[in-house]
Amino acid sequence: MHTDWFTDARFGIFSHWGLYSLPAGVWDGERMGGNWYAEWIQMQGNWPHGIPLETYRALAADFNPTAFDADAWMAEVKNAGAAYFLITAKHHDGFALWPSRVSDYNVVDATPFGRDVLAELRAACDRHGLRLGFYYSHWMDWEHPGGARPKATESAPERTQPSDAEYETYWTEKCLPQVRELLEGYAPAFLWFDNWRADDNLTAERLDRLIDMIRDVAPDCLINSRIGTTWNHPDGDARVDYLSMGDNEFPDRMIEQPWETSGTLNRSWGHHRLDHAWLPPRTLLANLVGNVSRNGNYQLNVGPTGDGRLCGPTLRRLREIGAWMHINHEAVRGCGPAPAPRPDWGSITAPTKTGDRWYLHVTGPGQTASLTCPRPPRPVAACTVLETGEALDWRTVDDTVRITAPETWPDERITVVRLDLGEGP
Ligand code: FHN
Repeated sequence: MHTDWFTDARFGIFSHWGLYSLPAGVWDGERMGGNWYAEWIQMQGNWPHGIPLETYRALAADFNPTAFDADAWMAEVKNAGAAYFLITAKHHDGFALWPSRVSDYNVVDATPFGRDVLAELRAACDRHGLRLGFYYSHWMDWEHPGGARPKATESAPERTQPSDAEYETYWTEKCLPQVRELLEGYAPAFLWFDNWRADDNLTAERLDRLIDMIRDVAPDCLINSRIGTTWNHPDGDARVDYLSMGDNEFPDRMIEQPWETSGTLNRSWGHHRLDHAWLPPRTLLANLVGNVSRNGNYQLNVGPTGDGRLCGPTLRRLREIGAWMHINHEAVRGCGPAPAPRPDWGSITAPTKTGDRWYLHVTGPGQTASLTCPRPPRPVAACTVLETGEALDWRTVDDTVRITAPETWPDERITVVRLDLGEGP
């Protein structure tokens, strides 16, 4: 299947980076917005039409992130145990991180930085053996007069949405050609679109044009459901390759079609200088393992700073996940749900292509004496704590396996116990 690399990977790093990374949630000394989404700053605050476009656009003159080092970023992504990287090639503000030929509102033509961010990331991903994907805001575009937007423009204050004709201009002059530029110029392994509700202008016919073009130019490039098929296409998600859940939505059920949850490290996607509500690594690890055990991926977002760095709290979390993945990656990569009911002490994963192992993800330090696990379809041949290599005793009792717990669990967040399964029933 052309989605195999994606379902094998299980863990990716997402990144929101653009002009909004400079104000980082604060405008004229005030925190903006009802929510904490720093990348929405253009449409937050009390301005009836958002921050005036010319004022927002002027941020480009200050965009000079000289600390940006694609190799250093990808070294962190790789070290975290992720297999792919995804970045906002263009977010809702309409600003492109590559030298687009159809809009000079881009990092090379409009900023003193003048470097092709996507080309540098492409090369760094290749050097580090990572797949690269692009977020492209195809629906919302707050720079083009024809893009969808949450507030009316000054020129048409009576309506919040562009007319069909204005939208068509946007679609043919900016959206379609820019997506083609991404495909032809940077060979992404996947595209991540970001529509989340029904929209009159995002018609099935326009979606078909976009999807057909992508399939034509890059048949292997994966497409996510937030392209809008869920709400705006009569065929639903049959035309896309994987489902995207809502922001920070972690389903409690198994889903057959490949899927992912994109999640934040704090409350914002873009860097927010006032948001210190960082999630603890134990939560991030639980999100990862929980999704894998339900057949899903986890795309953990980072918001690089306006000068191009990954900030301290971000780095520490990536490195703590990496330390855990260094030991336990085999229980994540290439794994999916085990054919077993969910235990009350955590979850069970198994390699998707072979039936020779189960991985027991034991959450918390609470399992003191023994661990009861559903009986696998094949006999248990060995039982090992991955982190310490300690062999544990076990016995089969009816339809369960009772495992003698180690004296202490080496990782009180999630310790992985591997069951090697032998031949036969
Ligand atoms: O509006 C965007 C938001 O800024 C961010 O990009 C997230 C990521 O999933 N998507 C939209 C909201 O769901």
